[in-house]
Amino acid sequence: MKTETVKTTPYDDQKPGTSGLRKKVTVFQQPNYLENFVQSIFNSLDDFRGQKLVIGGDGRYFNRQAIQIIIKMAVANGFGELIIGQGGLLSTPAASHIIRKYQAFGGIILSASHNPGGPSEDFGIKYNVSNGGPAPEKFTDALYENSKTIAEYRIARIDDIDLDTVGTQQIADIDIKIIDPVDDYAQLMTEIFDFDLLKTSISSGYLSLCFDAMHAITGPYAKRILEEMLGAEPGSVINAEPKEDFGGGHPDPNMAHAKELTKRMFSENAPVFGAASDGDGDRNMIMGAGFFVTPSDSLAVIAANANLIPAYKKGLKGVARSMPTSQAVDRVAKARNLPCYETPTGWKYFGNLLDAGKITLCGEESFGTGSDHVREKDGLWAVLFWLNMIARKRQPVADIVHQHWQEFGRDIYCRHDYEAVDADKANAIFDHLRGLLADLPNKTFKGYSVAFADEFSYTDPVDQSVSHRQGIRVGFSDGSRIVFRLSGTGTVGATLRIYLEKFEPDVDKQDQDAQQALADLIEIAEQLCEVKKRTGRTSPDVIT
Ligand code: G16
Repeated sequence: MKTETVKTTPYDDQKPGTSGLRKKVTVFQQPNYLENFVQSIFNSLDDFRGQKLVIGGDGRYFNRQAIQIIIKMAVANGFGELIIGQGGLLSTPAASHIIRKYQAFGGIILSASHNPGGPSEDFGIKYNVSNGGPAPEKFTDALYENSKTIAEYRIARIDDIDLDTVGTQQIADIDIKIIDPVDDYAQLMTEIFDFDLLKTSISSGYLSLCFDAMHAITGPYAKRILEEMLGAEPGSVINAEPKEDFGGGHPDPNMAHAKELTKRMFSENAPVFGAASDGDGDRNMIMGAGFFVTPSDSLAVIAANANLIPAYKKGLKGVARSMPTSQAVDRVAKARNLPCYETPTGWKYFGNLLDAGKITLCGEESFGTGSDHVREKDGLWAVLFWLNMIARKRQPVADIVHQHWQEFGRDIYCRHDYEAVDADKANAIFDHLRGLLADLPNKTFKGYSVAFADEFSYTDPVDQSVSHRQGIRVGFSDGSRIVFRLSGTGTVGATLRIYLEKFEPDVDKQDQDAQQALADLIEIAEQLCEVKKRTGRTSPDVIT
């Protein structure tokens, strides 16, 4: 086998965001762009020679080409074994599980998550460490530093690998294993949930369901688990075939993009349960007949009912949520006497808490929920959790959530996104907000009195590492909150996210429309950040 050291020059834009490097495909197609980033990953790792590396992606455009390059570079850099999903496919949670199960050194996951795919759309790459979770900030910082000075990369001059045949191929003394992408993950799910109960509830007709795979990675996983193993009617999984461009859609599981599912769930013959997942299978949207469950509520309901699920029936160690996620799960934690942690946005911040056994469940407002079974959020896991919970409680989704609100109160919640904002204008908005912070406490806006205003910093309770500038919080004396953050996953300009939350303990007022209930806070948010005034926008691009 011939390996070659190729001279290269750095790119200055390879700083990983909230979850790896996400750019347009055309950016990744620039000469040596992908190679520089991959070599920078390897240069930032210690002692990986002879070790195992997992490789897989969500199947979007450029997935196969990128995998061939990564294989050749991993071989030249000295990995001892490569484990690759057949067809180059692995959902993000499945990749996390496979890293853990086969004790790999780490994994490279190719995905731009819920962003669209295709020749002029998005691509992404991230490195996960041996616990199966996204690399921590200190690693991504080192990687970025490396990318700014990189001068060469190593690549093996070998033929492309056959990605489609399951089995082991040998290059020199390196094993290249192509594995079924679904087997190990499906097995893990049987160890967590009550598959016998689920089968009975589905075959008896009580538990009807529709799962929208959005032409993304979860198609084969959902077909296998929901239809083949659990016996859901054929066709229960819609848009099941993964496509390089996600069928021209936006594989983002929310009511705006999962249109077909949403229509079904609000129709007369709606099934009991509906759900969708995203491009790489780590996000989830949960619905009932005529009902949408916010991700923050979903996390709280899951935490409150974990005892119904075989894997969690012995109790939870603790829970965590990202800072902008609503405080609904905090109320469950308080009532059940569980530790509750507030982390910055990004799944990587949950890793230490999970590894140290401080938490069992965690989640985010951005349609992410998960547990200590892997170190990524997990879309199908959340779906199976809800199905198992419904089968145990024998209640419709809407009743489960209403009952939860009665017991704990409702955190009425929504997020407004302003996308592709000019980066300088977005930065000016944040400078302006920072300038306001000191004077905000005790001021009153529309009857809401400011209790605190700060820029969120996080000190990891396990390794004491500190992350600054993680969003601006304005908290009010009644527990309401407004949070301002810039997204770390967009690929065009800046995306300003405004998170709004109001606590409603009164059962008679809990069934309100969120936009109406939050109208005053929405106005206060504009008064504070002036996004409309400064950008000329009249409304958010996306409301979730
Ligand atoms: C990623 C991260 C999540 C984060 C989300 C949104 O999810 O893993 O932790 O909440 O991005 O981040 P931002 O608000 O910075 O855009 P995914 O599903 O895109 O990989």
